[in-house]
Amino acid sequence: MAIIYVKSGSTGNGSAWNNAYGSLQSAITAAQAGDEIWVAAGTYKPTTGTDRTASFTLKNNVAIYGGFAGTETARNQRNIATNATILSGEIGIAGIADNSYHVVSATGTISTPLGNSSILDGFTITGGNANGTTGNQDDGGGMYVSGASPTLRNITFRDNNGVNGGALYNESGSNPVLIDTVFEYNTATTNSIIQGGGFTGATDNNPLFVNAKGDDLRLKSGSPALDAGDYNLFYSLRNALAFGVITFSLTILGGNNFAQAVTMNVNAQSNIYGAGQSIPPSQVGGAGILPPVYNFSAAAKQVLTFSQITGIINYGVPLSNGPDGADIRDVTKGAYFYPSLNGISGIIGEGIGRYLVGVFLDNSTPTSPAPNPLNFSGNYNFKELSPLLKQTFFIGDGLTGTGFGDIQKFNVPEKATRLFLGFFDGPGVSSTGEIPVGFYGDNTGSFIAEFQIQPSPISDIPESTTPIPEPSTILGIVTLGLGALFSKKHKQDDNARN
Ligand SMILES: [Ca+2]
Ligand SMILES: [Ca+2]
Ligand SMILES: [Ca+2]
Repeated sequence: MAIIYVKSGSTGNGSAWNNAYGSLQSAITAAQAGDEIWVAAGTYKPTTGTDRTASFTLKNNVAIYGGFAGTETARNQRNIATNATILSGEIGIAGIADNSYHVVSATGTISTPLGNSSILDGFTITGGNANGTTGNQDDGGGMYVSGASPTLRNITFRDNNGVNGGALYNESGSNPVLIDTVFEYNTATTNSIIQGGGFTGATDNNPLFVNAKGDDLRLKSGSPALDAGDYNLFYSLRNALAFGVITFSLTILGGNNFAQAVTMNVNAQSNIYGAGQSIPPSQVGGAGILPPVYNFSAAAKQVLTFSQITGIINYGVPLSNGPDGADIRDVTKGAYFYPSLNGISGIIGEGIGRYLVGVFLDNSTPTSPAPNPLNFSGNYNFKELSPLLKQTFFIGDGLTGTGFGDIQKFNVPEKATRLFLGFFDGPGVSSTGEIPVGFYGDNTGSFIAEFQIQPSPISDIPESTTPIPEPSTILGIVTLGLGALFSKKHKQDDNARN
């Protein structure tokens, strides 16, 4: 048995740290059964060229260890956390489009399977993109496994993509052993972050996402993942969300409705008066565009919260602002108001303008009369708001402060099925405080809003004293509250809800 050394940038024959191979694949090719390959911190790619089919190929009875500084004399001296050792499929031009189909491959046959003695330990596998159309090129962006059951220990699969098994794909009797292995931020365009293999809690069935390509990972009713998981396999929320299709995480998604986050791009020209209309109402200075809409199912006691709202907009004057708006104070005029129009309420404010607003509608086209405008003068930092249908409401950045504070709760009207996000705009405050509507055409920029509409969780979790989930405390809630969540039999209507 020999130790073969690999260190990024070296040009040796692998006999020692100071004579290390620079190429991991060269070391694997040279390795004999029983050998160990020690790899120093750094980034290693399957090819120095642009061949997408190149892949690090595991071998029977060869153990590959990462996480070395490049001076160690015993394997237990390595420090994986300090010495990040990365197997990267990032080849060609920057970006995932032309990256390796499989960063790592483990393939055997029925007669000569690759077994548990093939070990990969102490690496991050990243940047693979199995988006091909030939053979297995659509399977296993991070790692493709066929007729093989290697041991994967201390591995992080991160930012890999594939059609099937975006991070890890197993077929032909493969049953890898996974120890201390993390899956995070991987994606799959059709089936599964992890596909195949004998994992407890995994499924090969279509998880029935609403729209995986559109990042809408809610489960349709009938999904095999609903209430099918084992929370003992649950390492952390981040992993679970990244897992996506592994059933234990889907149990979280389906049973607790945590992860129904929707991401919406709100262009600065989004005219809130166009909510529910086929074209935005014509205005002086440009009507802008229809506001983006999110469709959902009507239900009692749903809550809208925003996980994150980012971006910068410009209203057509040399002044940019974030979601909470900008100071448009005119001390001579005090509060201002935007009028109601076509059944959509205006808004009353003071001090600031140009902020993100929303409005809930049912399935009908809004018509006059509009509900009374809400007055936010001096009250932009409310904790909870219950807008009516057609009643436009201030959102800003969704926090009680600007960039900090509590997450603001918006109680969804019971009959609402649509949420529109957009803006008010106009040329300026008139002598009466009214801002005539218009001038959307010169607005630039956009906000990215990430939000979720979910059942009011407090009534769903009577055993728990945990407050409403907020992104900053979700991990704590999971740690503290999961037992309560899982000891409670989920109501059927929770599971059926998308
Ligand atoms: Ca690339
Ligand atoms: Ca404007
Ligand atoms: Ca705010």
